[in-house]
Amino acid sequence: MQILNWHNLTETERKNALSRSPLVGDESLEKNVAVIVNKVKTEQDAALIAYNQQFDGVSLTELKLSAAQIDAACCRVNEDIKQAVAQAMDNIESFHLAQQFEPITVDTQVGVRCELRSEAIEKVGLYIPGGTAPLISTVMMLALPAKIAGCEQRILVSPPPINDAIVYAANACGITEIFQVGGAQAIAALAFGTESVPAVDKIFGPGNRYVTEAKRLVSQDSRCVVSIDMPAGPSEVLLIAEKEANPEFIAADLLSQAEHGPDSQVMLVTDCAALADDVNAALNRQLEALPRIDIAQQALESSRTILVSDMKEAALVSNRYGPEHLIIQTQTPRDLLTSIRAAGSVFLGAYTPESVGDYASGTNHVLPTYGYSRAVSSLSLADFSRRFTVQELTADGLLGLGETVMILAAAEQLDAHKNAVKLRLDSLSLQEGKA
Ligand code: HSO
Ligand code: ZN
Repeated sequence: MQILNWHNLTETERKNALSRSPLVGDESLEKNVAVIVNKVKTEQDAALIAYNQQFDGVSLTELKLSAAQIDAACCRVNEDIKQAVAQAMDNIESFHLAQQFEPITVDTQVGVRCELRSEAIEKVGLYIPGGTAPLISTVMMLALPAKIAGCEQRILVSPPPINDAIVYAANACGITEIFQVGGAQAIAALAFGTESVPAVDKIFGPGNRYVTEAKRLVSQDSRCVVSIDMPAGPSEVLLIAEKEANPEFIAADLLSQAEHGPDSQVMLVTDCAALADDVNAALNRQLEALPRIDIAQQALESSRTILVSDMKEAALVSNRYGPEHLIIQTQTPRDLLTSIRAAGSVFLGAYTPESVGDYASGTNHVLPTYGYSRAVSSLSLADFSRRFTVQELTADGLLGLGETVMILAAAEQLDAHKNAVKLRLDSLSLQEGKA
């Protein structure tokens, strides 16, 4: 990885050092995805079946897996995977169960009660990518919170031929509706609904640039009302290390993120030049043994090591970058935590590789990328529900608040608003007069 000294960089060079590759959102992508979305909207299942053939080379007449197909897929999954899924599920379940919302009730003044309540989103669509890395872990990260939150209809889609372990994990997490359809066409199906795929209220999950673009398009399409989990960009990690850190551990963590895709980015921020060199040597050694060497190598080309003067400055650099994953390998990593302003998920200490959060510690691995961690939260139980407010006033409450509302309504020149209060206050003073 290229090594840069933060203190020798101009402001523009610092900006470049922390830049990501531009998000691929070119016009032709938008046009191609819009064509797919529109075709699914009009031709429904027929379009999905044709796209399965065209893009995935799979011809299916039934998109939905039958109970027998689910059982058969589950039988083909080996015991080790089943046990690993069980332990990961336990931890993810524990951590998300603890996130349950407690309603809030506040009497803001006498007779004026305000409440904040939460209800599950009724229908959710969960997208699981297929391809070279079938993300079993993502099934758990989406399906478990959806179930715990109480989402009634949970639809899972994944490109054909669907991976057996994906089906197993989905089934273990309580999903009964699984459809073999992927790409932009799957997102369109979830947004508009087809003869077989139900339309949903919110779509979750990572995907390639077609999937990401389709999520963006349908979330802005006036022909449907569907929201999405979060904006998505390539995966990334930033690792802060002091000189005592183990270069082999560091290299392994950086490569675990680099192997996701050629556009993944990994950053090392350290105050020790010798450690930076040792990490580069370890990277070269470890890279050789990886089956996904080509992907990881490409990711490393746009990755950097940044030399800083101390850990305080390391935190500043990290905050400016706003990584999806932040690993802190210092003697007392928790000390730095209060200085961290922007990161999707933080991994403290030498024995907390990012992989544990990706799979099984219990935290969610759907996280904001591309610097969005400054404002967007990691996926949590709250994303599967909607919050809404309730208010209730007694007659005394309205007597105490009405005048204020009428003055503000008059100032906004909205007389109907004022009248809605005035009528009631008048009727109350009439009753008062009669009494
Ligand atoms: N690091 C990925 C999640 C993942 N890793 C799934 C392995 N499987 C995105 O944060
Ligand atoms: Zn990962």
